[in-house]
Amino acid sequence: MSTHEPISPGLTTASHWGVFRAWPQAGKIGAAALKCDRRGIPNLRAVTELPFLENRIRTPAARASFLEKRAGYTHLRGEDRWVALSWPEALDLAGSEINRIYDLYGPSAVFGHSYGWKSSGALHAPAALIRRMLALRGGYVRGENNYSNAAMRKILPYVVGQKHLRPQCLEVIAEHTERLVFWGADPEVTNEIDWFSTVHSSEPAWEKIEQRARSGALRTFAVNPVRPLSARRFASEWLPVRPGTDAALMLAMIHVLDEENLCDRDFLRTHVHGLEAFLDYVRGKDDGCPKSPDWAAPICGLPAETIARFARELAAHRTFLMLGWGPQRARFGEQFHWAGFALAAFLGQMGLPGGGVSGENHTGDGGAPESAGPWVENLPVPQSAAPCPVIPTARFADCLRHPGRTIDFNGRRCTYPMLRLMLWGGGNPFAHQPDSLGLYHAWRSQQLEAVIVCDTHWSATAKMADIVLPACTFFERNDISGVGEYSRDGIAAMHRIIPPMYDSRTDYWIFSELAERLGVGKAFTQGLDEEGWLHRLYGEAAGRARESGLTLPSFNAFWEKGWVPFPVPEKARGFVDFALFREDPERHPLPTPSGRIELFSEKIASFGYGDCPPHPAWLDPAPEDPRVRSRFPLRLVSPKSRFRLHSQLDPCPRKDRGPSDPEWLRIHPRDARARAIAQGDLVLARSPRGALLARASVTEDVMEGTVALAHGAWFEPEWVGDELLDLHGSSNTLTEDVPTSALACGNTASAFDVEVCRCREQDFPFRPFAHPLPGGPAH
Ligand SMILES: Nc1nc2c(c(=O)[nH]1)N[C@H]1C(S)=C(S)[C@@H](COP(=O)(O)OP(=O)(O)OC[C@H]3O[C@@H](n4cnc5c(=O)[nH]c(N)nc54)[C@H](O)[C@@H]3O)O[C@H]1N2
Ligand SMILES: Nc1nc2c(c(=O)[nH]1)N[C@H]1C(S)=C(S)[C@@H](COP(=O)(O)OP(=O)(O)OC[C@H]3O[C@@H](n4cnc5c(=O)[nH]c(N)nc54)[C@H](O)[C@@H]3O)O[C@H]1N2
Ligand SMILES: [Mo]
Repeated sequence: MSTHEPISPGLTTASHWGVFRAWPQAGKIGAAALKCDRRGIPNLRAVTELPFLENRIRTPAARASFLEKRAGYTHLRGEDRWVALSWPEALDLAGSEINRIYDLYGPSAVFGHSYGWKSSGALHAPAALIRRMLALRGGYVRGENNYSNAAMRKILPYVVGQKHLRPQCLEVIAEHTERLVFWGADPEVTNEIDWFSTVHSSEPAWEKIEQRARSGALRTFAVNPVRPLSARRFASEWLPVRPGTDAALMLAMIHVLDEENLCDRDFLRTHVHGLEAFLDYVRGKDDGCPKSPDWAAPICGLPAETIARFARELAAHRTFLMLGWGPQRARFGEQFHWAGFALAAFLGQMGLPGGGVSGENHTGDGGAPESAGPWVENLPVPQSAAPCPVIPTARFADCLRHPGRTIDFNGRRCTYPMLRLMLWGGGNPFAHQPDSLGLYHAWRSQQLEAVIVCDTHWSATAKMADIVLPACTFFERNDISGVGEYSRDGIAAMHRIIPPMYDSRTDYWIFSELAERLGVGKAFTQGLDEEGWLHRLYGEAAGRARESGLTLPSFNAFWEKGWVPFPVPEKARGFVDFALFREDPERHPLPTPSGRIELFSEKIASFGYGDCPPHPAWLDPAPEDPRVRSRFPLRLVSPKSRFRLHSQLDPCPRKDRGPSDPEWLRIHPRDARARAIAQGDLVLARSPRGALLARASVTEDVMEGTVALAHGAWFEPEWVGDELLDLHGSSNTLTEDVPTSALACGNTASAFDVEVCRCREQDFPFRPFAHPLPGGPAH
C-alpha cells in the first residue's frame, strides 16, 4: 500500500465502512474514500447522512412517569411521554439513580456489559467508558462471549486450541487453492466493514481469487440457503442447503470419504484424536444409522448424488473450506464448526498451502497479511473492587426473566443475578437480541428499576430507556482508530468534520460528567480531556510500535497526515496455519489435551450436555411438535445486509426502499405462489414468538422452504388490534431466544418455524421514523 496518498480535500476520519476524507458541504458532509482503498466505500453517501437524520436524539430526556415516580411504571417503557432535560438535570438524575442502586443492592444489580458496534474510535467508545466508570464505582455484571461467533469461539478451543482461531493467508489461497467453498459465508457483503476501520487491504487478494475463478483455474462453491452475493462475484456453484442442517451434510460427506477411501488415513491416524469413536458414529455402529448421503439428503435438501459428488470433488483437489458464522448462530450451532473441522481433517489438507479450513476469512479483511504494528487500545477498564457475576452475554434477557436461576455454561455453573439497572451505550439490543417481543416484555419488568441509554439516534433501545443521553456522531468529535482488525494495517486520525448537532455531546464528556457524579471523576479522567487522551493513547501505541521496531510519526505529524499505514514484514506473507503441526505433531502439538485435532473430546464428554455431544453430531433444531411444524412450515435466515451495519444506516436514504418501508423478505416463487404472494406485496411473517410486516421479494435466490430477511431493520413495535407487532421487518421479532447449547450459550439468528401470508397496506399505520420529542408518544 502506498504511503503517498494523493491528498483529497477535507480531513481524514474513519468508520467501520472505511477510512475516508470528509468536509462540510452545503449544510451536509462531502466525502471521498482514500485512493488506496481498492474496494471503495459503497455506503459512504448513507454514512455521511448519519448526523442529519430526523431521528437524531437532540436533547437529554427522561420518561415522564420515571421523572414523577422513580422505579415506577416500568411497564410504560416504550409507551410513555418524553420530557426534555438540560444536561445538568439529566446527569444529576442519572447519577443519583446509579448511586441509589449501588447503595441499595451493590454491583451485582448493575448490568454494564453494554454490547454493541458503536462507531470507530478508541476514546469515544461508550461500552469501554461505561465499564471503566462502573468498575471504578465498585463493579458490574459482565457478559462473556459475543453475538458474532459465540459458538465457534467456545467449541474450537476444544478441537484445535485457541491459537488456531485465525484467518489463513488469502494470497496463499489465491495462488494454491483449486476448490474454494464459501460455507455459510458471504465475504462480498461482510468484508465491507471492520470492527475498527478498514482500507480493505484484503481486496487485492480477492481480485486474484476472482480472476482465477473466472479463468476456470479455481472453482468455488457457495453452501447457503440463500444465493450469496459472493457467488455472483466468484462465479460459484450454489449448493442450497436448508438452514441448520450443515452438520448433517458434512457428516454425509465424511461418510463418502470414509467409505470410498478418499480420506487421508495417515493424516487421520497421526493428527486426530478420537477417530474411532467419531467413525463409529458416522458409520452408525451405535445407533444403526449410517450418516450416508441417503440419510442426509432429506434433512438438508440436497440430492444424495450431489452430496457424494461434492465430497469426491473436494477430495480430488486442493480444497479450502471458508466457514462463515451465519450457520453457527443457530440452536446447536457449535456442531457446524466442529463438523467443518472434522471434514477438513478427513480431506487431510490442513497445513498444506491453499488447503484446510478457517472460520475467520470472510470479514474484517481476515487473511490480509498482518503488519507488525500495534492496535490502538480503548481506555482501560480497571479490575473491579469486588468479584462480580458473569453471564453469557446473549443470555441477558433470560437473566432479566429468571433472576436467581442457575444455568450450565461451558463446564461451569452460572447463577443469574437480579438486575436493577442497565446502562447501554453504542449498542442496540433491540437489534441484536433474539425474540425482540420477549425482550420488550422482560425489559419492562418491575425489578429493572432504571435503564440509561446513550446513543446518537432514537434507536429502538433508546425508546425503551428511562433516561436518554444524546451522543455526537463520529463526524462531530476527534478520535483515533486502528485500521484492520486482523491485519493491523495502520492508524487513522478521526478529525471532527462538523460541530456537534443540537445538544449532543461526546461519549467521553458524557461519561466523565457521570463519573464525577458517582464520585470517581478523577480516577476516570486522570485529569485528561479529549486532546489529552488522544495524545496518551497515540503515545502508548507508538511505544508498543517501538518494541516491534517501528517508528511512528509524532502525534502532530500523524494528526495532519491522517492515515499512517504500517509496513508488512515479509515473513507475515505466505503464512500457512497448521503447517508445523502437519510436519511433526509430536514436536508441534496443538494446544488441546491430546495435542491433536479432537474429534472426540473427553472434556466435553465430562460436561454431560445433551445439546452438545462429545463429537461432531447432527441434532435437529426444528421443533419436534408436528402441529408447530405444520402451522409454521418455513425456515428463516437473517443474513447481514449490504446496505447496513446491523441496525446502523437503516433510516438512511436508499434506492430500493423508502424510510418507512418495511424490509424486503426474500421468498421462493413456489412458496410465494402457494400463498398468493406477488413481488412487492406487503406480507405478515409470523413465528410462535411474534409477527412482523415485510415486503415480498419473490426470487429464486432463496431455496424453497426458506425465507430470508436481512438483519437489522429497525424494530417498530405497534399495537394493531390486540396484537403487538413489528411494522418494519426486524428479523429478531421472529427468532427464538434459546442458547446455541450449554457449551457456548450463544445467540441464535434463525427461526425454524415461520409462516408468511399476504396482507393489506391499509390495515397498518406506516410512518417514517418519528422524533419522539416533544410531548408525543415514544414511537
Ligand atoms: N437476527 C439476527 N440478529 C443478529 C445478527 C444477525 O445476523 N441476525 N447478528 C448479530 C451480530 S454478529 C452482532 S455483532 C449484533 C450487533 O448488534 P449491535 O452492535 O448492538 O447493533 P448496532 O445496530 O450496530 O448498534 C450500534 C448502536 O450504537 C449506536 N452508535 C453508533 N455510534 C455511536 C457513538 O459514537 N456513540 C454512541 N453512544 N452510540 C453510537 C448506533 O446508533 C446503534 O444504535 O447483532 C447480532 N444479532
Ligand atoms: N455489510 C455488512 N458487513 C458486515 C456486517 C453488517 O452488518 N453489514 N456485520 C459484521 C459482523 S458484526 C459480523 S459478526 C460479520 C458476520 O459474518 P457472518 O456471520 O458470516 O454473516 P451472516 O450474513 O450473518 O452469515 C453468513 C451467511 O450465512 C448464511 N447462513 C445462514 N444460516 C445458514 C445455515 O444454516 N447454513 C448455511 N450454509 N448458511 C447459512 C447466510 O445466508 C449468509 O449468507 O459480518 C460483519 N460484516
Ligand atoms: Mo457480529
